[in-house]
Amino acid sequence: MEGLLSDWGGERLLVHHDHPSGAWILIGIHSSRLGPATGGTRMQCYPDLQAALADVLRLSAGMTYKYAVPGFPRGGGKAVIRVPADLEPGARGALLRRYGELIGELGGMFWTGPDVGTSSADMDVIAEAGAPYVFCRTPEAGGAGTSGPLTALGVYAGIRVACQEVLGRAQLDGVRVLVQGTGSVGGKLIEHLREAGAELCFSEVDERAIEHYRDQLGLRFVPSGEVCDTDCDVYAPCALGGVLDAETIPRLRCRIVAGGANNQLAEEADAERIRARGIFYAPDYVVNVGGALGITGIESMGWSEAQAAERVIESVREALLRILEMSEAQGISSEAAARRIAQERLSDST
Ligand code: PPY
Repeated sequence: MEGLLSDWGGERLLVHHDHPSGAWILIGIHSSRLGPATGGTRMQCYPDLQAALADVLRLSAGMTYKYAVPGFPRGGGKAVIRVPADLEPGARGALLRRYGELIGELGGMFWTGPDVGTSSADMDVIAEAGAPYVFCRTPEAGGAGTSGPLTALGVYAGIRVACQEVLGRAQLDGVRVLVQGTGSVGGKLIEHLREAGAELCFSEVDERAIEHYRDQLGLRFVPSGEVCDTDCDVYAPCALGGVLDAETIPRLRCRIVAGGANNQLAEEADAERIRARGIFYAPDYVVNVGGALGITGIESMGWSEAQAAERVIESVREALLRILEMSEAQGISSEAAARRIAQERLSDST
């Protein structure tokens, strides 16, 4: 635990035990250098508190880099709520309300939005006491709604740039893309890719979603265990993190990895491993910035939806081009290049 915390390099960690539900609320304020720490609230079961802690630390640092690369005036933070497996729906609502009170008490030290396990409807509940520090409330409650479509738009823009630069394909027709996960980001990404004429296959664990994409849309289904061995041009991880590691990277049969999931690399060394295989990895926080950037832009900077879409596409495009150039010129991994760009921004600010 001490190692985890000292390697983190963040500013503050708030640990709150919610006695009525037995849940643990961990809020990682990684950096407020560029602006108030901002990041989603992840709510799930973890095998132990240590796993929840490791997740919040890594995710909050990712938010710092996510905002720093495009130079957006927000800092990095994240909340993880470790819930017991048997939490009842009624207890869940009450927990969210108490969590909202905590967000309110922090008075803007941490701003939040949805993440794995929380929705826009949950943001409405958190905002009862946590407003104005809550993004992505439903449109009925005055928010900009879910961040999935803007995230997917940025990932799509990233795939386009990578295909253009790495494969020399300015158009996506016939480009073979494997989308892993068909949730709010993966599902929307599939729509963009279909429209562009990509040759798609998908992986998913939810039976109903499998039926929809395989039987109704006619896409080829790839079972989870075969994702890494599937021959394709682009592999887009849009489900959970940690999919790229010492075991999976040697098996990959793609030219590009670009997807929406956070924390795709299991460990730092995986960035070099993937580069050594001649595969271009579009750093996760660079291409999945769309939701965070677009929604914070709309709700706190007054951007219109069209402006947000434009800024998301442009930011991802510009960052990836620079990363490609830097990693080539300096012989470093794409992840190391992205980190350098982020560090430059963080040390530039006064
Ligand atoms: C992320 O991009 O990982 C997020 O945490 C999403 C998000 C969405 C809206 C506001 C803040 C963070």
